[in-house]
Amino acid sequence: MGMNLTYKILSNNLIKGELKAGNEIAVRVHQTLTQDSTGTMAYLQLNSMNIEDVATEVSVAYVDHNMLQSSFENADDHEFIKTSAARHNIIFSKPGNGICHRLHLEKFGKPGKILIGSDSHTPTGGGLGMIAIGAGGLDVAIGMARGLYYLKAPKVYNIELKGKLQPWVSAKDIILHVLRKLTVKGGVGYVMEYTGEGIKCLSVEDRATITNMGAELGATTSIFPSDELTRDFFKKQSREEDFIEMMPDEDAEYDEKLVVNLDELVPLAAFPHSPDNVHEIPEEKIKVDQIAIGSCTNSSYSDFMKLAAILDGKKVHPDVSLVLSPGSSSIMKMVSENGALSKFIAAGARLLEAACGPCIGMGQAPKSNGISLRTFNRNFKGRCGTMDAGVYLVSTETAAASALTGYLTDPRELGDEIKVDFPEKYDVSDNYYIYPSADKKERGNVEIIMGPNIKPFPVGEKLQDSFTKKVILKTKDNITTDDICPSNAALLPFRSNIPKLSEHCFQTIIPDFKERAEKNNGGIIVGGDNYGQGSSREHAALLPLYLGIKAVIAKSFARIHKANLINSGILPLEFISSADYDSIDEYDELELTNIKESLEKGEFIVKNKTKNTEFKVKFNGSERELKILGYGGYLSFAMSDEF
Ligand code: MIC
Ligand code: SF4
Repeated sequence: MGMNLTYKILSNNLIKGELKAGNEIAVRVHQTLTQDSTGTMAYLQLNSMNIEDVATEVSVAYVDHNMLQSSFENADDHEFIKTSAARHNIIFSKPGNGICHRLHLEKFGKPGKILIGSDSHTPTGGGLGMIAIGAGGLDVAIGMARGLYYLKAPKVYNIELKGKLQPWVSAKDIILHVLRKLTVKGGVGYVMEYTGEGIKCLSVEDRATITNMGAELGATTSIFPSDELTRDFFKKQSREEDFIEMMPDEDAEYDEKLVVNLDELVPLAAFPHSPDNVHEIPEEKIKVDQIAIGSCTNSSYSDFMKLAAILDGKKVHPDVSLVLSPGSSSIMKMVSENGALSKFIAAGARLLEAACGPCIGMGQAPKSNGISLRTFNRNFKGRCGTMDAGVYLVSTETAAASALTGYLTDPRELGDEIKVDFPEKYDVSDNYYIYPSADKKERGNVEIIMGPNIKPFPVGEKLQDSFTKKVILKTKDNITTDDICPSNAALLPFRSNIPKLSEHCFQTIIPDFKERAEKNNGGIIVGGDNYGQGSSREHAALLPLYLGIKAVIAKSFARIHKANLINSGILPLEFISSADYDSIDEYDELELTNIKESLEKGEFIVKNKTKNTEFKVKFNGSERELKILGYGGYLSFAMSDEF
């Protein structure tokens, strides 16, 4: 049997371990990306590692999240990242240049290479035929410093696309359909690899929409082959020399398979409050207050050109606020030069800068009980900034059609198909990039500037062999990192200030998590299935670390969050029987003994001292992860001789 594309790239770049699903392996890291809201921690960690230049081929520091400079904090973060980048030979992308994933696709991504990024939507790069993985900031810092990344070798899920997309149905509907089928945990442990004749109707921009939102499946990453359409994209980006063809073998083997018949697909929407709550557009008219087009999922040139074609000569519905945030400065420039921008303005749209913006609650919170349609990737409760708002995730076509009617509308009602022509060449001006000095000595002399908001990151203590702690919080399934570490315009400025941010830990669930932790001298969290799904933010582990959390016992964990807990020295333990989860109440006192030995065995006996019962939990981790926990975190381990 032949090899799939995922295993071809992994095996070409294997540094340690046996490439067999489930085993821990280390792979070469060619490229890294950071964004600002996770980047400050990553650069604090990198700076503490006493390295000079990064060990990668290309590392880029983007600023796209914390763009509202309502006080000094965000601007201080930008300056810190800019100077850290200049010091370590990293390219800096200035605020205003656009969203990291779209920019990386335009300018740096390459088929066959491995990219890790401190953002969960790094898999966007898979649209070009590369392995692009989202990771915690510390994993990325170590990737930059040492040029390698550890991961569990994935299984590979083949999504075979048959047929051809019908008019008004788009790439977004494909990934919404896959989410409907597989759910937000259906991709855990897998790389989603797309094949089939259907990929020929998908441009690189479309493919990137699909690989981007593969993050919502919990997948390690998603990938498309690189073919003639990919070559054409590189040519249009004036970097054809970066193209190579990367295909799976014809008889490639896969662990699982899902066939999607594109001919039968219709426009879909993810209803509140989960990306897998997917339905067809209902007959019943759902009135809409706000529509936002943008984010790393749907902010490409073709998204905005489709929008221009639909809005041309028409007026946005009086009850709708239509807000637009293009993915990059190049797209902004192209739509302003080709007249599309004037169509948006004439129709009555609001224009935002090229950044994450409303996607991460940086402005544009909907009104109370408001309904917002977004072309984004996440609609968790409260993420938009308004707790009682309902967010629907849709394609650009559905969003544009709804902007005209004022209710959630099937774009097929618009009649004749629109066609968007791609330009001969994309704009490639790059004045928003700052390249590091070519002179090593000059780089070494760069002063790293740290404003007063930037506080040191917390470091875990060496592992204790026993402890008794209270369960200070018990949660349900699918808790997101947005629940653990909420993000909005008021809180993002404190991403480099863990003490301050810790006041808001678990704020969407309970108001007093910090007080509970302080009163009980830390504690244990009990969680349900898929605990820590969503973003890569390691703050969702650093806040609990700072507040003295020693262990999280859950039914199962999301991949990046589990790695972040281990990297922070917090034990991620899993229930063997869900009856044991049911038997625990908040404030029960749990005792863990013989911790080192139990970690090695992979099994623990936990004593519930309040209820006078015992139950078993498991630890599923590699030898390296055991060592990390022993050292109290990855940074201490990475600085040791054992690394
Ligand atoms: C997100 O979409 O949730 C974010 C904000 O981009 C995060 C990163 C962060 O929390 O800073 C992600 O996806 O990893
Ligand atoms: Fe930015 Fe939203 Fe994409 Fe996260 S999901 S990188 S916040 S645009």
